[in-house]
This record gives sequence, C-alpha cells and structure tokens, in this order.
Amino acid sequence: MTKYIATVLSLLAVPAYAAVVREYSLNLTASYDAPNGFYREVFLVNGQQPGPLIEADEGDTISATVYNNLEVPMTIHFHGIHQLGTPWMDGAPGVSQWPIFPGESFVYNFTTAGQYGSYWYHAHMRSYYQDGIRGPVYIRPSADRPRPYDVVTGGNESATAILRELESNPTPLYVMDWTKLTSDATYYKEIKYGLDPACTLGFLINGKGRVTCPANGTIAAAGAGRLEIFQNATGVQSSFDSLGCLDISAINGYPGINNVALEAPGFSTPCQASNTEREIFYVNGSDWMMFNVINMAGAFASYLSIDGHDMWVVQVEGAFIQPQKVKQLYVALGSRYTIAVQTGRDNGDFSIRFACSEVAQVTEQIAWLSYNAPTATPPQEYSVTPEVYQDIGGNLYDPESMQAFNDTSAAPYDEELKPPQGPAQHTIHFTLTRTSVVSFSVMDSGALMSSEMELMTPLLWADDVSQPTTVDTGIKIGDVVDLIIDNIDPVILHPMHLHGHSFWVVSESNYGMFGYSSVEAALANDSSTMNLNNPPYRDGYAIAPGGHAVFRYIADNAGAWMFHCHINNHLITGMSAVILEDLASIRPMIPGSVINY
Ligand SMILES: *[C@@H]1O[C@H](CO)[C@@H](O)[C@H](O)[C@H]1NC(C)=O
Ligand SMILES: *[C@@H]1O[C@H](CO)[C@@H](O)[C@H](O)[C@H]1NC(C)=O
Ligand SMILES: *[C@@H]1O[C@H](CO)[C@@H](O)[C@H](O)[C@H]1NC(C)=O
Ligand SMILES: *[C@@H]1O[C@H](CO)[C@@H](O)[C@H](O)[C@H]1NC(C)=O
Ligand SMILES: *[C@@H]1O[C@H](CO)[C@@H](O)[C@H](O)[C@H]1NC(C)=O
Ligand SMILES: *[C@@H]1O[C@H](CO)[C@@H](O)[C@H](O)[C@H]1NC(C)=O
Ligand SMILES: *[C@@H]1O[C@H](CO)[C@@H](O)[C@H](O)[C@H]1NC(C)=O
Ligand SMILES: *[C@@H]1O[C@H](CO)[C@@H](O)[C@H](O)[C@H]1NC(C)=O
Ligand SMILES: [Cu+2]
Repeated sequence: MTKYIATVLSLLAVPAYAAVVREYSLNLTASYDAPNGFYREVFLVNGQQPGPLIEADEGDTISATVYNNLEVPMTIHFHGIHQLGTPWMDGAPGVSQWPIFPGESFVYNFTTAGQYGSYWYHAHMRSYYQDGIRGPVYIRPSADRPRPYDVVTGGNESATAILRELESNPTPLYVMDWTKLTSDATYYKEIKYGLDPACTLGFLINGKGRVTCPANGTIAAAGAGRLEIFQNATGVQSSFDSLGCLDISAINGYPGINNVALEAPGFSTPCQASNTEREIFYVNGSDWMMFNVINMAGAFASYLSIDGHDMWVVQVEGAFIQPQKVKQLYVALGSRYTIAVQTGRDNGDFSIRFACSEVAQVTEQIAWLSYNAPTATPPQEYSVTPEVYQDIGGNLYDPESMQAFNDTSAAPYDEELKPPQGPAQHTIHFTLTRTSVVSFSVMDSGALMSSEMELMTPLLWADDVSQPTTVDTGIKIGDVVDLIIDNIDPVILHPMHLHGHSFWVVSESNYGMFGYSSVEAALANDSSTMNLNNPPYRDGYAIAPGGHAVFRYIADNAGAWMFHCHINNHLITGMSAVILEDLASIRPMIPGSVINY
C-alpha cells in the first residue's frame, strides 16, 4: 500500500513546503435545539451545526476521527475530495465502507495532494446530513497555482494583495435548508402517505436564521413562474400556503388530499414567524471581503445576491475560474463558490439574500452585511439600504441590466485544465426520472438503488457486485469516460454529483435530450452543441428539467464510485448508481482494518 500511495503521490505536483498530517476529532451527538425558533431533535458535530472547519494546505494529509455518539449508524463523505488511491475513505455506506455504528469510531485518512479550494463533509447515511451532520473543508491553494485576482482588481496590486491575503481564511457563507421534522420522520411519512416532502421551514445561513411570513401577495407574485411550470406539467392550477410551499397534492399518491391539510412531511402550517438570531458580517473598514459559499442543503438550491454589491465569482468547486462579476449567483445543491466582494461603502447595512430556486417553495433567508461597528448585543433588526436586486423568489428585478452568474461559461482559469480531445473509451447513458411519487432513478431501466444496500457488504470488496444500479463497463485506469445524462422529468432539476473525480461539462442544454449515442457522433453532426475547448470543471452539476448534460472525466482513480442526485429525498428513494473503475487493481490495497471493521 505504501508503494502504491508513493507512486500516486509522485504523479502529483510536489507542494512547496513540507506536507503535514492535520488531525481532527469529529464527535457526533444528538441534542434538542431551535436554530430558527422551533424545537426539534438535531444532530451536531462537536456540539455545533454546521460542524467545525477542517482546513489544510494543499498536499497535507487529513486524519479525521469520527466518534458516533448518535443512536443511528453513520458515515461521513468528504464531498469533492477525490480520495485518490483511498476509495475506502469515501464514506459511502454499502459502497466503500461499513456504517459506523453507535458507540463506534472510524478514522478517515486521506491526502489533499492535487486539490485545493472549498469542499464540505456530510453524513452519507440515509438523509442524516439534513439533521445537522455537515461542515466545511478548506484547502489553501499551493503558491504555484495561477490566481485570477488581477482580473478582479484590474491590476491594482494592493487590491490583489488583499485578495491573496483573504484567500488564506475566507469568510464562511454556508446555506442549508431546515425542516420541522427529523429526516427519518420525514422519510417514514413520505413512504406511508406517498407524499413528496417538498416543504421546509426555510434556510439557515451558517446555522442561523429566522422564519418570516411574507404577505400572500408577495409570495404569489414571486412564485407566479413556478405556478406556470407546475400547471404546464400537471394540468392542475395550484397555489402557495403561508410558508410559501406549493400545494403539490396533484402529484401525490393520495390524489385530492391537500399536503397542507395533512401536515406535509417536514413542516407544520400555518407559518409562524420567529425572531431568532441572524448572521451578521461586519466590514470593519476592509476594502474587500472573500466568502466561501457552500450549499449544504438537502433539498433546495438557491439564488444568492447581496444588496448594493457586486460579487466576483473567482473559484468554483476546487478550481479558479475566469472571474465573473455578477449581481446574482445560482448556488446549486452541494456546490461551492468563492466570491470576492468590494466593500466600498462608507456606511449602511445591506441584506445578503438566499432565495429558494425550486418550484416547490418560495422562501428567502437573509444575513446582514454591516458597515457599522460590532456591538455587544447584535441588533434584532437593521434598517437596510434599499438596493435590492432579486425578490423572495429569486427573480431579478431587471434581468437586462443585472448580470447573473453563467455556469456554462465558467471555464477554469488554468487553461491547461482541459478535457482530453479524442473519443471516449466508455459512454454511459443515464435517464433522470421520477418512477413513482416517492421514488427516483438515474438508470435507463428505471432501477432504484435499494435502501438496504447501505447495510450490505460494501461493493468495493463484496464477492457479488451485481446490483440493478451497478454500472460495470470494464473501465481501466487511463480510460476516458463520458456520462450522457438526460433529465426527462418535466418539473424537477436534479443536481448530479460524482464521487472520486471532477469532470468537464462538455455539453448541456435546458431544452431537450442529448439525442446522440456519443460525443463523437455529436461532433460529427453539429459541433456547436459541444464544448471540448473550455468547458466548466466540476464535481456536481444541476441538470435542468427536460434538459441534458454530458460529463467527461478521466478514469484515474480505481474504486466503486457513486453517481447520484444530491437531493436527499431522491437519493434515499433510489436515485443513484455505482460506477465500477478498475476494481481488481485496488482490491489488494484495501486495509484489513477497513474490511474487518
Ligand atoms: C463527545 O461528546 C459527548 C457529549 O459532550 C461527551 O460525553 C463525549 O465524551 C465526547 N466524546 C469524545 C470522543 O470526544
Ligand atoms: C492515518 O494516517 C496517519 C498519518 O499518516 C497514521 O499515523 C495513522 O496510523 C493512520 N491511521 C489509520 C487508521 O490508518
Ligand atoms: C487600489 O486598491 C487599494 C486597496 O483596495 C485602494 O486603496 C486604492 O484606492 C486602489 N487604487 C486605485 C487606483 O483604484
Ligand atoms: C406554459 O405553457 C404555455 C403554453 O404552451 C407556454 O406559452 C409557456 O411558456 C409555458 N410556461 C412555462 C413556464 O414553461
Ligand atoms: C393565497 O392566495 C391564493 C389565491 O387567492 C389562495 O388560493 C391561497 O389559499 C392563499 N394562501 C394563503 C396562505 O392564504
Ligand atoms: C470584524 O470584527 C468582528 C468583531 O471584532 C470580527 O468578529 C469579524 O470577524 C471582523 N470581520 C472581518 C471581515 O474581519
Ligand atoms: C452563458 O455562456 C454560454 C457559453 O459562453 C453562452 O452560450 C450563453 O449564451 C450564456 N448565457 C447567458 C444567459 O448569457
Ligand atoms: C444534426 O444536426 C442538424 C443541424 O444542426 C440537426 O437538424 C439534426 O437534427 C442533427 N441530427 C441528429 C441525428 O441529431
Ligand atoms: Cu434529484
């Protein structure tokens, strides 16, 4: 094993300083708390939600010991970390490890060599990260990485130096959705009643927030577009309740039963406002701030904007990008973005807004950006400067003049980070679909990943790897793999996440299926549908309803890798596949302590 890891490391950039081992203890406990005003059971990491920051310099080894003091089994996945050469540290139950049972502990040991930027860790068992088992990971880029800060500052050296300094410790801006019920309670209700649990108590920002109850007219105006999408797909006219939740009884298993009347999984109606603490960021006279934006939610993506301020997006999912100056950023589920914000005002207080982007709910959470001095007791309410770009549904007030982040054109800043150009050795086709009210699939066959798999012998070393959701095309190290993903669902966008790799999004459209059998066939007929020159480089990407994408990656990491929707409710009802990659070559390396755990 040592020899293998040494070989892998020798292929990677050698860090300019001595790599160290960074040790962390993550103690998982259950508690009872009311982060936005409504008590429920919560899961915590070292007594907090989100959990503590795990940080390293590029090239360091992270050794995180997880103590499971919960009453349920658990695993931790380090989202976006490739686990190069250590697929057994990937934290996928039934795929790469046995669950950590109550009272037990497990050491996640892995290198950060070859990766930098913003990541996160979260429970990969059931939907437990939605109960609070989630936290940030930050890997400071090595000195030799080319940075795009000059583009942001227009070559102002002192401003560039400020950004370079801020990069070592960006300000956290983590968004997560929060429900009244626990994820287990939601899941059981979902199965019992055949209800889609598409309603929350709103977002938390860095674990804080409050519930507000906007006037019906405000919700209806912001949600008009959603009603139209829903009506076009179902033929049914719907409306929003006072929490901004769409009445989706038309698609539920019990037709005619209103999800509101039944108290849909995840919340209680009607909306009750709370007055809990909001996150406040003090500018303190600095000319710039740098935020690490992470969507740690379990159901919803969101639109981010900061009143009165532009956002420069400089990094996405572990790669610096060609910077974009925007008024709005679509924050996909599971995705990470680093933004630089010029804090050039003399005074005033401004709202930082996260608006839910999904059809299912109109809801907004805010934090404050304050040019005032911090006070001992934070103010309950700020009178904010009215320079608002988006409404509570995330609709821009003036889309013509207000630029939104463009994922499609977010090419890596490092121009060498390009996909291989030739034909792929493997083309795998996936169809994203709802197979019943409460089950979802990625497989063309409609096969569902069994919820029992989490407790089965992990595929990484199981004698029998054949499952309806196992994809084995004989991938060998060095092969190029294309994933063609068609989303035939008319309403739901699916944020797809691949373990063990980053990929290039070489084709995408919000309209229509890919329609070709391979990238080569598409290139031969109409190369304008493809981008092999400067495509985005990601480890997760949202596929629009009725649209498609093609992901290309290099098989450089032997293992059993999940490919799944990051909406928890979809994942645990089947929306996942496992792609096998040169298993034979890695099996002899698996530590006995992991197999016999
Ligand atoms: C975890 O936290 C619990 C509750 O605070 C404490 O009793 C226990 O000793 C902690 N375990 C470890 C390993 O830190
Ligand atoms: C984790 O890595 C550290 C540093 O390489 C090593 O000392 C330790 O033994 C490893 N632990 C396990 C459980 O592999
Ligand atoms: C360059 O940036 C510094 C730091 O933000 C600022 O003080 C200075 O005014 C800027 N210079 C110009 C010419 O904009
Ligand atoms: C809904 O359908 C109508 C009629 O076909 C169409 O004009 C409209 O653009 C559709 N709306 C949405 C949001 O898809
Ligand atoms: C909001 O208004 C719509 C349309 O008038 C109505 O159907 C819906 O019940 C109202 N919702 C609430 C929470 O009052
Ligand atoms: C501003 O000051 C407060 C209080 O001292 C501190 O907590 C905060 O981190 C500072 N903000 C920045 C952007 O440095
Ligand atoms: C986003 O970028 C792509 C690729 O450069 C471009 O084709 C598309 O028109 C852009 N979208 C918007 C809304 O500007
Ligand atoms: C090939 O491209 C043409 C022109 O772009 C298009 O009309 C046609 O549908 C494409 N053929 C296939 C098989 O997709
Ligand atoms: Cu999904």
